[in-house]
Amino acid sequence: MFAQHSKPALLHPPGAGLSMDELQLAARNHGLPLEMLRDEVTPPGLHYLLVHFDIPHVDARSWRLRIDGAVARPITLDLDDLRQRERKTTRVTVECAGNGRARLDPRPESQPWLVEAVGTADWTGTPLAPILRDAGIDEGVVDIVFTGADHGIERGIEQHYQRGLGLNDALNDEVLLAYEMNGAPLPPQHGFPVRLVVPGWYGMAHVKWLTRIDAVTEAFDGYQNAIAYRLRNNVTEPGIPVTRIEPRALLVPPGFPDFMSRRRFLRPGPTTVEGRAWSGWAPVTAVDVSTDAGASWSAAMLDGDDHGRWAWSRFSMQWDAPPGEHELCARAHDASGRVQDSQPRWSIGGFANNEVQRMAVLVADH
Ligand SMILES: Nc1nc2c(c(=O)[nH]1)N[C@H]1C(S)=C(S)[C@@H](COP(=O)(O)O)O[C@H]1N2
Ligand SMILES: [Mo]
Repeated sequence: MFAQHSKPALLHPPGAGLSMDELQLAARNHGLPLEMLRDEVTPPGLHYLLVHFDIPHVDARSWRLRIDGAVARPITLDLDDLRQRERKTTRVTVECAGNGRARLDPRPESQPWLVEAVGTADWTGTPLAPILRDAGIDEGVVDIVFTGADHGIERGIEQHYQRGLGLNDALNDEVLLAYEMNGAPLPPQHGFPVRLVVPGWYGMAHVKWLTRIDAVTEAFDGYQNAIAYRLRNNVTEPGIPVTRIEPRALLVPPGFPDFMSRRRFLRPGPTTVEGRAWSGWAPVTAVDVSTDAGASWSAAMLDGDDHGRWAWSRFSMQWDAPPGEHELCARAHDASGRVQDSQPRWSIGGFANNEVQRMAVLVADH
C-alpha cells in the first residue's frame, strides 16, 4: 500500500545541483562544524547527526530491551538492569558511511555530506558480549540483529531501522550497549535511552533507540544490510558490505571564513595547520599535508593515541604561509596500508568516499 509512494533510488546526472529533497535531509541531519576538530571530544549538539526516519519518543521507565531469537534463555532488561552491569567508557570516533557522497558525480540522492559527517564522544554503557553469553547463543547462529524503535519506509520497504552484525563481530569485547554520551544520558537524537556502539565501524552499525536484539541462524537479509549499505556500482551486483571506517584526515579550517563560500582568509606568516585523522581498520601511522593542491606533501606531526585506539588522533604542521592562493590538503595512512586517494571512490549508495579534503585559502599580502 505504501510502497509505491516511497521515493526510489535516484542518481543526479553529472553537474546537477542539489535537489529540495537533499536540502530537506541536510537541514534535519547535520555535520560537525569543522572548527570543532580542535576538540578531542565533540559536545553532543555538535556531533554529526543522521536519522533515517523520525527520532522516536521513548519513555525510559517503560522501555525494555528484549534479547531473543535463537537463544537458550531470552532476556528482558530495563535501564536499571543495564546500569547495574559492568560499566565501561570508550572514546570512539564515528563517521557516517555516506560521508563524501555529495562530492560524487553522478551523485546518489541521499544525505549530501561533503566531509563533515564525523564526531568523537565518550560512550558509556555495558559490554554486549556477556549479555549474549547469558542468553546462551544457539549453535548455528550467524548474525545478531539489532532493532531500533524508529520506523519508516525506505526505497519501497517499510521497516524498523535494523542492522545485522556477524556473531563474531557482535561478541567482540569492544561492542557496547551505550546509555551515556560524554557523561550524560544519551540525547534523544543520538539514541536515547540505549544505542549500540561498534568501535571502528561506520555509523550505520551503531543502531540507536534499541528495543530488540535477536540471534538468527540465517544471514540477516533486512534492507539496511542486504540492499543499502553495500559497495557496488549497480543494483544487479551483490556488492561488498560496508563495515569498517576507511582512513581520513580532516583539517581545522585555518584563518577565518567568507560567510557564503566558506573560503578561508589568512594573514601571511607562521601558522599551525592542524586536524584529526582516524581509521577503523588499523591505527593511523602518518598524515601528509600539502599546501599546493597535492603537488607536494610533507609529513605532519602525529600526536600519540593516548585516548585509545578508537578515537581520532591530532596532527599538526608549521606553515609559513606566503601571500597568494593556496589549496591545503591532508591525507591519512593507516597500519593496514590503506591511504586516502585524491580520486573519489564511486558506488551507487555513495559510501566510503574518503578522497582527500581540499581547502582553498587566500593568504593576504600583508
Ligand atoms: N535506529 C537507528 N539507528 C541508526 C540510524 C537510524 O536512522 N536509526 N542511523 C544510522 C546511521 S546511518 C548513522 S551514520 C549513525 C549516526 O549516529 P549519530 O546520529 O549518533 O551521529 O546512526 C546509525 N544508527
Ligand atoms: Mo550513516
